Amino acid sequence: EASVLKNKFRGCLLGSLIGDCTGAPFEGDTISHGDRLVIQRYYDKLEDPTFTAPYKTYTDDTAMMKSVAKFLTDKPEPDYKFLSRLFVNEFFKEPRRGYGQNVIDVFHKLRNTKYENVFKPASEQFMGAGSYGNGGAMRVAPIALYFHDNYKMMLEVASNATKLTHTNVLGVNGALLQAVAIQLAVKCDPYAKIDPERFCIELFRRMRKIERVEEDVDDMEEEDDGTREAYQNKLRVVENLLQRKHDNDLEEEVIMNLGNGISAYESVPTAIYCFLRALNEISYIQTDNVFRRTIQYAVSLGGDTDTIACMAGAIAGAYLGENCINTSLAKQCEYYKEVLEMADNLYVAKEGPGN
Ligand code: R7I
Ligand code: MG
Ligand code: MG
Ligand code: MG
Repeated sequence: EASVLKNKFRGCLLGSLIGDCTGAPFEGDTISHGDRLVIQRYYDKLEDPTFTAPYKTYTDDTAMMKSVAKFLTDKPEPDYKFLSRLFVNEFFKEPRRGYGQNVIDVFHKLRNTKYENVFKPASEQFMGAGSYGNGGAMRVAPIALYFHDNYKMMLEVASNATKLTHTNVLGVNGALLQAVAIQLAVKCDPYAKIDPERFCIELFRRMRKIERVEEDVDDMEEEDDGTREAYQNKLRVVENLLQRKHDNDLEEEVIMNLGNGISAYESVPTAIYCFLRALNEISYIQTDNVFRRTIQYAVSLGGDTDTIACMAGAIAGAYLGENCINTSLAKQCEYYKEVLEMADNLYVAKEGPGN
């Protein structure tokens, strides 16, 4: 039904924003058991309609997502030169949004070369290896939504949009995994419970295909440096962790085995785990709301909190829709109204003005 889908578009982009804005104050932190209570109170306050405070500001995650949404709504065909200009202009307008250092270098190169070949600067980074940061994954949500019914195009556009800044196969496939997870969440009935293990197995099935394509293109079946089945292996870890008993050491294992870092490899599977884990109760998180539990759990892992909460929030929001997100919480975030407009524009660009 049309209104359900529209609600999912809004939920996904709003979920991404809330994860970014509320996770950002904790970015880079190590979270102790005691800090979990601080985080519980932090979200209690943010959900309190009488609580007044300055906006929680968004970071590069949302700044770049804005450009991706505009790229989809403003032009009928994917125009990557247009997208790279949007990224660069947005950065120079507000450079202090917490961008990665490598990506800043790429923006300078793009501008200095007058966008002659928009894929070249990124491909030259890290001595030709390209960045494996999570920057491609953190901004991919609008692409997953827009192409939710065209899987092939979704993968193609997500891949190219990522390659403007991240060309390492781990950076690209991390963005594809995040897109696939969102697309799968869009397809899920928000009123039916998701089976976490089945969701995970479905992701695994799709990553097997995606990681095989890379293999054929690069003709590297003999020389496996551990990146060939990287995300398939991570998804196996996710599945195992989901079956584990929730004891005191579980979060340490999550951080150790899935990661909480700024590489796509150490954050995208973690975000997916956060979403799937938070479908059920978590002992030290007091809320009945699955969306809140997802981002609060993501932040409680520490590390790249804005980005992991942003990605987990996008998946949860795509599953549940905007009406499952606490309005007071949303209103604490800078740009929340604009993000909802952005979601509506994306929906209209996709489904037509009659919807
Ligand atoms: O991936 P990117 O856009 O960064 C996103 C992260 C998110 O957490 C945001 O919230 C923001 O805080 O930054 O930016 P990049 O600069 O491409 O990658 C981020 C960092 O990862 C780089 O600055 C490097 O420190 C590291 N990195 C690498 N290090 C060594 N070798 C990325 N790729 C490599 C690599 O190949
Ligand atoms: Mg950020
Ligand atoms: Mg940062
Ligand atoms: Mg971050």
